[in-house]
Amino acid sequence: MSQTQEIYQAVLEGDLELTKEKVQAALSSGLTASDILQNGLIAAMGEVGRLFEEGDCFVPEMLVSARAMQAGLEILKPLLAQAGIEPVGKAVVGTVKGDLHDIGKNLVAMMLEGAGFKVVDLGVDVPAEKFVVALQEGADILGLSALLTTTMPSMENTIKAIEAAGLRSHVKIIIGGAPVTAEYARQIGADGFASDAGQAVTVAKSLIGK
Ligand code: B1M
Repeated sequence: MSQTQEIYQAVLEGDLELTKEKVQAALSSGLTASDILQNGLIAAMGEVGRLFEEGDCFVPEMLVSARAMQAGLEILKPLLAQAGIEPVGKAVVGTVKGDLHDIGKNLVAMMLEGAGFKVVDLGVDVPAEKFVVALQEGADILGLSALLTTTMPSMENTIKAIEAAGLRSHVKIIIGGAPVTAEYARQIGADGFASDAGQAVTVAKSLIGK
């Protein structure tokens, strides 16, 4: 098994310590950060996303894989910055105002990061104005999460605030969360809906033509 395959396997199995060990070993033996990222970490998270969509892996497995991937990514980040590797795109994510649920949103952020996006995570209970300020810095994707039927209207308010700030045409907006539907996304003028974190990556990439 090659070293990138070993990293791929460690992430797939959600083994955080083994992932870190294998990433360090691969760097020591001269593999580039880019090779490790693309063929080890990102490839593994792509497979996790595929397994999840097909019902062959579940949220707990996906979380442990995402954490292993993030641990590997932390080792590579300074090297990737030095090498000047361009991210696939920039994504701002957050759970909308009034809503404190963040497990699904964190999963979406990790999967986007695993797919090569630079991710700015604004956290939970994020007011519309804070999303607007973040988008003024420029972003390709905005990901809004809501877990409560009572906070879904905060998604619409956020989109309206982005329109009012003149930023709507500069960003593609994806929404998701347990009570959210594709129909609701259309209704409030979002560009896309994803029912899970793997799908969020697929939708984000397709919206920016990647
Ligand atoms: Co809350 N809660 N909760 N809760 N909670 C739910 C959502 C609820 C369905 C439970 C229930 O009653 N059966 C219910 C909502 C009912 C409704 O509105 N329809 C509920 C309620 C009522 C509440 C409180 C109001 C309870 C109270 O205080 N009376 C309160 C609200 C607090 C607030 O937000 N203001 C509350 C509080 C909490 C905790 C703090 C205790 C905790 C959150 C901890 C945390 O997130 N750090 C909590 C939890 C854990 C849950 C349940 C049990 C689990 C949610 C979760 O993390 N799921 C939940 C019941 C349930 O969903 N079965 C429930 C795992 C996670 C991976 O899935 O978040 O769906 P999920 O994310 C998925 C997809 O939805 C999607 O991808 C993810 C991965 O596949 N996705 C996106 C999510 N965001 C996306 C964004 C995208 C794309 C996809 O694009 C950007």
